Amino acid sequence: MAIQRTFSIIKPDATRRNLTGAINAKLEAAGLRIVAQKRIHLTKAQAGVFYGVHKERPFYDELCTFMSSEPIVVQVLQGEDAIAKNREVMGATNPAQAADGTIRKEFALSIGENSVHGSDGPDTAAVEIAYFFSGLELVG
Ligand code: RTP
Ligand code: MG
Repeated sequence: MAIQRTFSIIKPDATRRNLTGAINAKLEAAGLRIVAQKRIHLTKAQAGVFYGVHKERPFYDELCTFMSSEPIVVQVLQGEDAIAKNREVMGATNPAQAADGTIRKEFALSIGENSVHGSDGPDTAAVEIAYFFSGLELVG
């Protein structure tokens, strides 16, 4: 498998509880390298663009309100098979279904406030990275 980059967010429920370091430790232990990272506070409109694919879903408004409620940490992770590896260490969307040892099993509060986001494929990873980072900010 080739070296890939994926986009990751530490969500407001996790930054609020000072879990950035604990989550980063799990990402790094899984073999993912944090090659870019910054703390930002999205507007609801910016969150709406990011989650545009979910526009028709019933949770869209709640999700955009949540993601703009407090600061988040946006990251680019790099490593062997990084997209799938990150999804694996994140665990299932619903923490009640997440495997032991995953970030969501350990830290998520609910299906909505589930501590992390990770790109679901190479195309979305490229779009999501470009939405938040310039090429100069990616230091592999
Ligand atoms: P993500 O995109 O954040 O990495 O998570 P995911 O692929 O596991 O989940 P996805 O289906 O893409 O949903 C995006 C985010 O929307 C929130 N959500 N809320 N209330 C609900 O039923 C519900 N379902 C999804 C979660 O924050 C989820 O991560
Ligand atoms: Mg998703």
